[in-house]
Amino acid sequence: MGADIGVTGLAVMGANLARNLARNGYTVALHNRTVGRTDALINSYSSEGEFVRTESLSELVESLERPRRVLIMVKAGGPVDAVIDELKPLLDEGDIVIDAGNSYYEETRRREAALREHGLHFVGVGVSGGEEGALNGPSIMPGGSKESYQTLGPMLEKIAAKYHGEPCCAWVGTDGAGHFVKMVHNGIEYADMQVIGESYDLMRSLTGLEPSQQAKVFREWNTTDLASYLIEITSEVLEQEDELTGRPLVDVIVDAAGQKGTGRWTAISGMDVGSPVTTIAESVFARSISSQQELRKITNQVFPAGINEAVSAEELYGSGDSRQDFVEDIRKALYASKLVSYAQGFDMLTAAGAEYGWELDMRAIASLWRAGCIIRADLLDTIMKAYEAPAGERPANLLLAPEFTEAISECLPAWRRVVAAAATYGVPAPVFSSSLAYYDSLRRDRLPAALTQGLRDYFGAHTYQRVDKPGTFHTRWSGDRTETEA
Ligand code: NBP
Repeated sequence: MGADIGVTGLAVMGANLARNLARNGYTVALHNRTVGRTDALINSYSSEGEFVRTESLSELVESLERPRRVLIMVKAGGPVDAVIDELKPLLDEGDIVIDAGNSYYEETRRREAALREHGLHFVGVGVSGGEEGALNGPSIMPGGSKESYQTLGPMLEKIAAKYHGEPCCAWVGTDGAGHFVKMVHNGIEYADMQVIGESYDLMRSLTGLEPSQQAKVFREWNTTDLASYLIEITSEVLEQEDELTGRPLVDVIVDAAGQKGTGRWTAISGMDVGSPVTTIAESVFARSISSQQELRKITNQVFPAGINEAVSAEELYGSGDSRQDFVEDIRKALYASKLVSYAQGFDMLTAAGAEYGWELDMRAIASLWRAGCIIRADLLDTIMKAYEAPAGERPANLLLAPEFTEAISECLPAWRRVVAAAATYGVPAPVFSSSLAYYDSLRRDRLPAALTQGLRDYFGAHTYQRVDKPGTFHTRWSGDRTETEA
């Protein structure tokens, strides 16, 4: 009997997925470009299950049961193509090549089409949960052909995270759909973290709550409708003391947020499919501006910010209200902004489904994110309910789901107060503000886009449409200013 699956690329993610597969009873053939990694895994973990050591891709392929399943977990980009090029001549029709790394979905679409021509299945799989998830149960978002899921699916479902016994793994759609859904997950993750950061900053700057005090606030918030993994770990990070200085760790960490690119991809892809993912894009820009350390230093000298002392509650609210009220306002602004980021993420999935011909099941996608992944949150249960309505009655945007309309209305006054306070006192809250602007834009009956169209027609004869009759029109701006039908 050959091995059930081969894994090539045994850095942290590949090694942990291979161990997860072996722990679940599968015989796993191992390969890595540098053999040392293969040996290290076998030396340390051979007791966890059945591993087959191989030194080359041909040896890996030979060791596998048919149809062969080869899981690639190498660095995204060129290395994936390099491995595919080497694998292709070694495989037979019906074999399945799986890319479980963070590949860009357009590349997955290209690779899938190319391998399909050779009779091979190419499955782009989104995997979320970091190294811990890969080992103990990630959230898994497979794309590729439905046929390949019949043989591959049961394996992936077995190693996936479980939410009340239900695997966080389901086929999401053809070709690049799996990587697209994972990319949107990451975009939402960016926004989730940014709104948490803005909440922390506003609380610190305007109420004077120290990180250890805020740890308690976030712990309490984790018992509300904000309950989620990221809120939970925020309290742990905020209460951490630096061993060296005894100061809060968050005060000695350089305030420049890193990024590996998936948030940027989400923002760009949102624009590509015509979906305004403003909250997600703003979160990516917030990281970019945080990284402009030198420029921020110079600007701070020219325009000092200097919010060092807590603003009094009276200043924020007039007399009579307490600091506690502002903290509760921030909680509501955080919840509303988070809702907007999910609404935008699902809106983008809807647009992409139409663009690429994917029949994305939004309820199923929400269910995949309930365990194993970074954005796991109680909110996802409510999102699932929102998409349970029969086809035709599902909300055009999550903000319109009955489950959320009331919540948004309830949060709105607080949300506006927080954005106003941020602007008044000069605390940057780009995602709180842009989420509110998204909400306000969607509900406006008329937007100033009418004027934009007029301007475009003036300088570029780009034409416009009228609200009162069909057709396309142009005004002779440089002539007698009469209107013509284009
Ligand atoms: P890395 O992204 O650091 O890649 C290292 C692996 O790629 C090693 O096995 C290396 O082999 C192999 N490799 C490279 Br680099 N170039 C190669 C080539 N030309 N041919 C063959 N192999 C090559 O590994 P990772 O951090 O485990 O991440 C793997 C994938 O998972 C990435 O796409 C990453 O973005 C994604 N990821 C996901 C999460 C998550 O939460 N889902 C977290 C972290 C990473 P060598 O040992 O011989 O150098």
